[in-house]
Amino acid sequence: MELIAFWILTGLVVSCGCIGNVCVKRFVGGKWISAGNCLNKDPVVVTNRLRDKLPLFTSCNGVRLSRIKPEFRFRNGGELTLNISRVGLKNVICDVSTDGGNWTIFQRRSGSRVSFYRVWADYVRGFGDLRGDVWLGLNVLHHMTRNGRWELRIDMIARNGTRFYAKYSNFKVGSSASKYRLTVTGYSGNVTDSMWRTRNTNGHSNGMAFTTRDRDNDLDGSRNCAALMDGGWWYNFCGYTNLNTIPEKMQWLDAGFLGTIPIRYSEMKFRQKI
Ligand SMILES: [Ca+2]
Repeated sequence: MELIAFWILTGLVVSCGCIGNVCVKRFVGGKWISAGNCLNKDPVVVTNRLRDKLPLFTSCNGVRLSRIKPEFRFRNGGELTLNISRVGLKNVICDVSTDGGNWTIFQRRSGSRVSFYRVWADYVRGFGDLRGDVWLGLNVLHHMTRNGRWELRIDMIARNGTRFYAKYSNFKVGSSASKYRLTVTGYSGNVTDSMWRTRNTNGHSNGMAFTTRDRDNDLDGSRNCAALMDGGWWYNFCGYTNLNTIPEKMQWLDAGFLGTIPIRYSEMKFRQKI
């Protein structure tokens, strides 16, 4: 500690940089410390040894806008680097304002620039652009929700401009061995429960494995629901809801269970229940 204090006092910084919200300084002698006011923005490589020393978050819980660098703030949140157990460093977007904040966004769909008609490996790893349309990845979803209690929120804008949300008080994504099986129960919101208790039991997503166009894990024995509906999802037989399809087909079950609401924008997010 005395040595680090000495270098700080003498200002012998030899390297400095930021990854997401995390800034580090390297001092003469190879010592690294975290820092919030790096003068240079040169990228640095965060090693395993250094990772333990960084003030990284493990989820968006407790993150306020003031903790996120201004250049990473946009819309209702900002980009943050998480240190996720068994995953490592992962950049995410936190929604810090909706319904009390603390949400990690794992899906955003607003247009056709990013294709969601992807294979299994892509959905596991994640794809897209954090600042645009994005899928964070099933692997991250599993490892973040495997311990503790989590809830899910889905914000949507219908084609006619109406805003809806669906919230589930219990959310978990299983392991790769379970084919990333979804647990989603406890609906509340101002639309319809389209994932847990639908009128038609063939329609819900609770308890379903994930299906992509190259991995058919749905309950429809004759078709691949992801190929039929143009995107990966927790399909049943196949289901009412599809927020990962092509933009023209995005839909959510309507309030009367009589049809579907065309959706033009969706944001799926989750947070730890305290
Ligand atoms: Ca099938």
